[in-house]
Formats: sequence, C-alpha cells, structure tokens
Amino acid sequence: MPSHDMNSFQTVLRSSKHIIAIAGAGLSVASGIPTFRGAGGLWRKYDAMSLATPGSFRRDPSLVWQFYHYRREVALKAMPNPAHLALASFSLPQTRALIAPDSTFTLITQNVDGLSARASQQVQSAQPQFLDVPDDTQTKLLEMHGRLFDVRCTSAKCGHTEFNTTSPICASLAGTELAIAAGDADHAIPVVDLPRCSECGALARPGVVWFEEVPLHLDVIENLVDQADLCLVVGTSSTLYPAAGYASEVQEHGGTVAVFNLEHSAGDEEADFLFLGPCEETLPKALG
Ligand code: BV8
Ligand code: ZN
Repeated sequence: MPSHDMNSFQTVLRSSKHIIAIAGAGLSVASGIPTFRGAGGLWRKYDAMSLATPGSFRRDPSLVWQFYHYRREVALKAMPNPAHLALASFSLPQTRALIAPDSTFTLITQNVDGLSARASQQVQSAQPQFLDVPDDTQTKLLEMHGRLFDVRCTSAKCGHTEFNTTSPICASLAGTELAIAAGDADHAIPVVDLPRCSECGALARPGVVWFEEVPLHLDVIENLVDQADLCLVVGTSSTLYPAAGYASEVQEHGGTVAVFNLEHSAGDEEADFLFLGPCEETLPKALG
C-alpha cells in the first residue's frame, strides 16, 4: 500500500544517491498540451496511437503530417509549467546540494514537446528558447521518444536530420491545425507539397519514435535504471513499454518508487509513494 506522506518521501529523497524521473504526457497538461488518452485526449476523430506509426505515415503521409503540424503549433505556443521547472531546477547541482547532496538526477521523458529542455534553459535564467544543442544540464535529460522539432529525411541514403521550429513547417500545412483541432482533417496534401529534406529533397518525417520503433538512449536508460535507488514516475499512464517497465525494475533491486499522477495509473498500488493530484502542484512541493 503506497504512502501518501510527503515528509517521509522527502526523507527518502535526501538520502537517495541515483535518482531518475520517468515522465509522460501528464507533465505537460498544465502547459496546454493534450494527453494521449482520457478526456483531454489528443484527437477525437483519430486515435493518436494509430497515427503515430510507420505504417500510417507510409499509407497517408499527408494526414500524419497534419497531425504533427498541429502538435508542433500547440507546442510552439506552450510554456514550461511549474512541474517542468521543478524537475529542471532539481537537475541543477546547486539545487540538489541543498536537497540531496552528491546525488545524480536524470529526467527520462516520453514527451516530444521540448518543454523540459526549455525549462532547463529557463531555470538557468535564459529564455525558454528552442535549443538544439544539448548543454551539460540537458545531458541530464533523455528524450527517449525523440522530439517534435527534429525533422528527418526518409531517404536511407541521406538520413539528414535538422532541428526545425519553423511555423508552419511548409506552406501547404499552414492553417490545417484548425481543421485538426476540430478532428476533421480530410483534405489530402500532395506528397510533393509536404515537408522535404533540405539536403536531398526527399520526403521528410517528424523526428519522433513511432510505435513499433525502438526508443532512443535505451542502453543509457537501462544503466540508469539499474543504478537508481529512487524513481519518480510523473504524469504517465504507465501503459507504454519499455518506459512502463522501469519503475518495477528499480523496485526489484531494492529502489524506491514515487508516483505523481492526477489519477490512478497502472502499477501505482505497488509504488512506495503515491501523490494523487496535478503534478504542477505536487511536484514543486515534493522537490522544493
Ligand atoms: C517499441 C512519440 C521495439 C510519438 C510515442 C514490451 C516491450 C517493448 C515494447 C512493447 C512491449 N509490449 C508492447 C510493446 C509495443 C508498444 C507498446 O508498449 N504498446 C502498448 C500500447 C502495449 N511499445 C512500442 O511500440 C515502443 N517501441 O516497442 O520498440 C523495441 C523496444 C525495446 C527494445 C527493442 C525493441 C514505444 C515507442 C514510442 C512510441 N512513441 N511518442 C508521438 O508522441 O507522437 S509514445 C506516446 O504515447 C508518448 O510518448 C507516451 O509514451 C505514450 C502515451 O503515454 P503517456 O505519456 O503515459 O500519456 P497518456 O495520455 O497515456 O497518460 C497521461 C497520464 O497523465 C495519465 O495517467 C493521466 O492521469 C496523467 N495526467 C493528466 N493530467 C495530469 C496527469 N498527471 C499529473 N498531473 C496532471 N496535471
Ligand atoms: Zn535527405
């Protein structure tokens, strides 16, 4: 039965040496980014899970690009929220020196919206800009499902990838986000008018990891999970593997798991701590 006691959680936090956080769509809800499931779910007419696959892109690149253009536009208007900022400032050595001396902390996010990277810029008093080059705090951030603003060439011979926050990414997608939000993007855009690789002109794709594609940084993540003595699970339904399996792996070797979610999520009854509520409220309290 998980504890809901914040004081005993903070005692554990202060004595932990290798801390990881696994984050999901609930982390960005307060920034206006819809989750994949539930009432605020992404797209009423189409299921996000069925669109985020290589097969969907092969069959209908126009529809998939409209879906990702919509998400790019939502993310471009979004700002990091207090939960992003609490995780980002906890990743700063000077903050951790106060809370959990000589510990390590890595945020492993399933989100592709770029808000955690912008939060790590913001807490270092820079503007929450869109930044491609990871700096040293960003190595404390692993975006395991890729990034909305990475755009990748589909030609195996080329494979050029660029960080591209242009809005709209191409003329043919301009304004389609309104139809998407209404869930009725039916008009097909000719493939030649979809985003093209700036190097070779081949069709480009969003630089995210689709279902059945292998997530990024798996080896680094597996090592971090093996060493972790504390795992925070933030705003995820914990239904998607391999991310959903990390918390129980930490517990199997004696580590502690603390779940922060608005409602019950898979496996939270086995957690050591469970804090039900909006993470934009619970996380700043827990890490503050
Ligand atoms: C893979 C990028 C092969 C694209 C995404 C076992 C092992 C390995 C794989 C599998 C396996 N079993 C099945 C599989 C296949 C599949 C899978 O897990 N399917 C599930 C459905 C059973 N897995 C895959 O395909 C993976 N890849 O298998 O590769 C492989 C793997 C390992 C080794 C070798 C080979 C997955 C690939 C990644 C897919 N791409 N995103 C895009 O974004 O468009 S996944 C995407 O969906 C998200 O990134 C995220 O990961 C997932 C959605 O999950 P959540 O983030 O949890 O969001 P959700 O809406 O579900 O929940 C939101 C939560 O927030 C809720 O709990 C809610 O209560 C909470 N919440 C809401 N508001 C708040 C809040 N909490 C706190 N505060 C709030 N305010
Ligand atoms: Zn190319």
